[in-house]
Amino acid sequence: AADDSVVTLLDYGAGNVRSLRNAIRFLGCDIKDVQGPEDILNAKRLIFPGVGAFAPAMDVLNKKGLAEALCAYIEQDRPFLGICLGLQLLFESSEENGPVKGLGLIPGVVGRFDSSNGCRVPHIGWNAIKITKDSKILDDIGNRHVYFVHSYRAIPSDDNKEWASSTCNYGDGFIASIRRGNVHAVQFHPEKSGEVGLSVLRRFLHPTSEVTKVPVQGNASKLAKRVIACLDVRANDKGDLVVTKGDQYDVREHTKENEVRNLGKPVDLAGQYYKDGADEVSFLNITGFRDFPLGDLPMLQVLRHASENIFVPLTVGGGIRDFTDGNGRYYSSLEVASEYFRSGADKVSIGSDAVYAAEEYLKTKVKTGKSSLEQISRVYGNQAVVVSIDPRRVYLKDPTDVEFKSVRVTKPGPNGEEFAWYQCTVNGGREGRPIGAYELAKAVEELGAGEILLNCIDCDGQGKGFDIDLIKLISDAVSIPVIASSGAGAAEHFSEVFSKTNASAALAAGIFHRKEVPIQSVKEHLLKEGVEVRI
Ligand code: 1PR
Repeated sequence: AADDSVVTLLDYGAGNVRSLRNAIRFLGCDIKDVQGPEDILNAKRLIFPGVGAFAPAMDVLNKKGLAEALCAYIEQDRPFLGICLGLQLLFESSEENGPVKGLGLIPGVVGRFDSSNGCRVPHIGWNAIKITKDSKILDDIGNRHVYFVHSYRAIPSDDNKEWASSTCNYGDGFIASIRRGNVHAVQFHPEKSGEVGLSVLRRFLHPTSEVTKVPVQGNASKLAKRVIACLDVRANDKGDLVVTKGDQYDVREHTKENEVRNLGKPVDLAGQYYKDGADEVSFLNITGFRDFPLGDLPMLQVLRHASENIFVPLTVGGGIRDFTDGNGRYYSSLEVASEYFRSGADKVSIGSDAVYAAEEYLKTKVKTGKSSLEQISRVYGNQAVVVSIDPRRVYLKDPTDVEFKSVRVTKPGPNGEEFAWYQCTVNGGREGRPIGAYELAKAVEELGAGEILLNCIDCDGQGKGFDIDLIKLISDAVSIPVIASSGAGAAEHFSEVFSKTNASAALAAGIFHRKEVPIQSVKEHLLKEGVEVRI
């Protein structure tokens, strides 16, 4: 019946719910947005994707009279699905900038992951979960991984055991989902968990259309290492947006025409990588430092189209900074990022502007709160902000030659140098700055970055493997996840980076674009080597 295909969505406007909207539409449902409490009370099926921080979310719910309606709806055991913060808000309270009182339907306090036991916070990535009771919508998850991104979690206890329906481990055990009657909530993001996530949503949206199978009992897994496909995007000389790929950041062909190397269309390639099993897809608008991204609407279009059919996390970077256009109109970096989020990005990545912010911070030791990094992570949460570092190796005879952190290199430099430091660059590697990758990484972590995308200009496009010295240095220096990038040329390079460093993910571009090594072979190789991966 037509009525059955309408789902009510409680979106209080705090972040990107576009991916969820896309997933719901992809599954054939129409969305009715909650405007006031009566829309909740009249809903046939309600989805509540919590976004942002706990306290502001509770504030909005209370101010708009939605909290009371939500409690009534849930107490009447009507079809409900909470996602992420939408699960946490059901509990008594949260420690997130608190204690802050929650809706109080489920006994327990939502606390922060403890990073002292070696876990990187936020918890970002894919885990298999352990189903602890019949949970209907999770019936065919089995051992497949789902995507989490959060710094806070609820803990299973005797008091809430009638609710908890699955658990997961990250440092300690936490609640991955709850179910009581028709009320469901999941800590992971079904709209970002690929096929398995879509099946969870489908089971909630179309409960009768699914034959109830015998649930497959899975076990909670370790956090999987992620394999990320990256698309460097820019306009070619004809003005078409293409996926390009550099050699040490030089993206032009060495022919008479000197044209921009063209490896395909961004939306098509991204869609292909999703189907091939990429755990994440990143778009880098590599000329963003000179072309203002809000003027560059094709990039936003790319994102809108890509996010309609890709149900794993999307990251977008390039050109995130304050900007004044030709007409004197000022745009803050937060506006630029917001537009990226509205167009379908789950995370934004900041390059050049984060270098300036880190330099300033190290000089003054003051967090002004005004940098793009600080502003965006304050509004969208640090899990939504990646800092992309573009370092270049500088060999040293003696580590005391520079004030920056250096490493003893595995392979000596051209003149037998045994040390190197990694100099940060801006504007796509065009300008070296007086700051090392180590100093930058530590500074941006303090300023609110949730993740580091660690490139290496020397290795980019070379296919000779990741820069292990660099990745080890950085992944040991910070407690946020580090994505190793640049240089992958074979599946073995991925197992090498995961066995020798603490990288949480590895990203590649060239080998995927040139179809030299499919994503699936990388995953199979990692699995064979005993690395936890999402298959
Ligand atoms: O400075 O905030 O506008 O961001 C610009 C972004 O664009 C940064 O993230 C920067 O890394 C990126 N970028 C700028 N110029 C280039 C270039 O190539 N000329 N690309 C560029 C960065 C590096 C990786 C690449 C890996 C893997 N590309 O993204 O995909 O090195 O490649 P491989 O597997 O083929 O070795 P801002």
